[in-house]
Amino acid sequence: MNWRKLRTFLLTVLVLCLIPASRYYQIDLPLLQFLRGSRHVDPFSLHLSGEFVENNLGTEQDPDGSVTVRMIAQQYLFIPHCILVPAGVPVHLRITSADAVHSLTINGTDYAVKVLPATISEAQLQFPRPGEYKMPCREFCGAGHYAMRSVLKVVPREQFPALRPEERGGCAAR
Ligand SMILES: [Cu+2]
Repeated sequence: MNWRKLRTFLLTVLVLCLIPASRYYQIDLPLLQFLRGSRHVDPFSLHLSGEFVENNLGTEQDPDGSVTVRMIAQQYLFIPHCILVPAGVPVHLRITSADAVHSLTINGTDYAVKVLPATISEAQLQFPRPGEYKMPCREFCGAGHYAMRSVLKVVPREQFPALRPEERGGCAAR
């Protein structure tokens, strides 16, 4: 066995490993997010940048006629407090938590979505008829847990596209 060659080889490997290991902080954020997976989200900057900034929350009409609903769960409320969706179309829910583990449930349905910090939970929902549903949190998340609930209003399908974006965002104005 040629020990000199082996030593040179091992030293080269060590140096090659040290270069990226000492520069990990230079890996840029998009690459880091890619490595962690697209469902990762920073719970401390939800309100500052990215998908879950305030004016991006609520219901958005997708080109294919379905809708996407984005929400944040935090102690002790869901944001937005009220969600408006059309009846009879697929609803893509995307929700994340700013703090503890929560569970968004919709009374009168079997839907239950576990909501974790640093992760985007996704669910496909659909509501056949117009109506109003309470959406309580079913995961004990602290002292105010029992008051943690939002409202879901399902409006007739043909009524929804006529609404202005700010009307879709919440039901307060209605
Ligand atoms: Cu909760």
